[in-house]
Amino acid sequence: MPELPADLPPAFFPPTTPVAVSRADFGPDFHWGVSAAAYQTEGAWNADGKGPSIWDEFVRRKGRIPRAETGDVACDFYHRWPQDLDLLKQLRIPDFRFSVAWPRVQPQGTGRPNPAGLDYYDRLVDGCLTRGITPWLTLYHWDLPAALQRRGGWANRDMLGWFTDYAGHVAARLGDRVQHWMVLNEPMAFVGAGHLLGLHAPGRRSPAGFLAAVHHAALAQAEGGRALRALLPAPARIGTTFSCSYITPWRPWLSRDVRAARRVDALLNRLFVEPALGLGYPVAELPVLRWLDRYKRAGDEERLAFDFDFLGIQNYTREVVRHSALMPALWAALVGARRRGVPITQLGWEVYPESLYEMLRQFSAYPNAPRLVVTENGAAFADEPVAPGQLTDPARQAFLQASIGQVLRARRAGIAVDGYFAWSFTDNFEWAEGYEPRFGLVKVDFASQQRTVRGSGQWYSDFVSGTE
Ligand code: IFM
Repeated sequence: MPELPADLPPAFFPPTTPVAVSRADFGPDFHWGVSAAAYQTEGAWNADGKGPSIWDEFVRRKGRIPRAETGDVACDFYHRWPQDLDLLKQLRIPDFRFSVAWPRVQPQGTGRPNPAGLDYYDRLVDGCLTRGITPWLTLYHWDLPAALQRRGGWANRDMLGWFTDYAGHVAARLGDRVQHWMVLNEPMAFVGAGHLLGLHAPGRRSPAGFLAAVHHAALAQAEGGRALRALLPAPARIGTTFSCSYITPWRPWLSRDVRAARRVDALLNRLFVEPALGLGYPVAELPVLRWLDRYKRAGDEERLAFDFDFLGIQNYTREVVRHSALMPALWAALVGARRRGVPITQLGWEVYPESLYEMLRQFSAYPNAPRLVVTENGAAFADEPVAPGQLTDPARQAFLQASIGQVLRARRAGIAVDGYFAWSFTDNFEWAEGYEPRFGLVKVDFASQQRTVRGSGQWYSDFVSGTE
């Protein structure tokens, strides 16, 4: 078969098959929530004894973030959480996923905890519970204490001790009230973008630093799980989360594209989950991972594994991959959604909700896979005002609806997935992209801090409360 021309019509990839959904299809025990993260929402970057994080420093480096935006104030959630939780309650969304900022708890990353930092999370957890909202806590969503970066950060194996010590402080303080825990948020994203591509904090572009950080993050994922299990009372559930995208070869009839797609799948989707499941790194598909051996010590293969109670699946799009001679070690390149002429979000990511189904299928196919929870899923779209004072976001609503349909499809196929969290509750600081991409079910006017529930937020509220 000849190679296809570059300007393929969108129809080349089949369009989304909608699956009709209603809340009742999921049963009463399914968890419905929204997700958020400390650096993206809290602001108060130096309040009450908090130390600087690698993101506080990275955003201050010239040219790193559009319009020189920072998370210094963000959604000011640190001060406005009572009103935001009131809104969540009003929207009848029962579960809330947030992260703890390590530098609030340990300003220098090690040593005695900062009482004001732990007090804040204490109030936040109580604030959830008194409103009937179930808190889901992530220990690490990318805001490493800057002091630890100066000691090598994730590239330093001492990270294992620093991280488990931090996990212990958080578990000791909040473990009596928080039942759902996640160790890391998307290790491939923070290690890849932070240590190989230099796009995220700490802004490194070092293959050796990347490999060291991979191994230490994979170990910390499991060691963090063990530290939590040792401290948390039953019935705590311990999970960790993974970024993942369904990988399709650009020209499926070309074996070099198929092999390239397998390598990218190993890197983006398999690198962190397989060691956690006791399967080791996916070296057979991505031989360059042999270099990880340099950082391994005796007993590490066993230490990489941990029996998580659930895996968090975080999916936004899919990737189409072709062979490329220009990318050493990976020998692959992404074929961008714009080039493919398919529908895209504000970030240029393809709108392809089936990717979520495919990822649930792929992660559930491991023989010892625990239950799955979709801990993030969503889409950035710019607002289109229709009438003064009114906001509608049909594209976001359609995306959420179609994605939830794919979760139902997975459940009907027998896949054990028992939660869905939309990213994100409110608009927030989208890392290297600043404030422009809008992911929120709730719009934030960052000048006035005013919140406005979008059409998608109202729809999600009606859906999860069964009144839709
Ligand atoms: O905003 C991020 C989040 O912090 C991690 N997962 C992907 C989201 C959208 O890019």
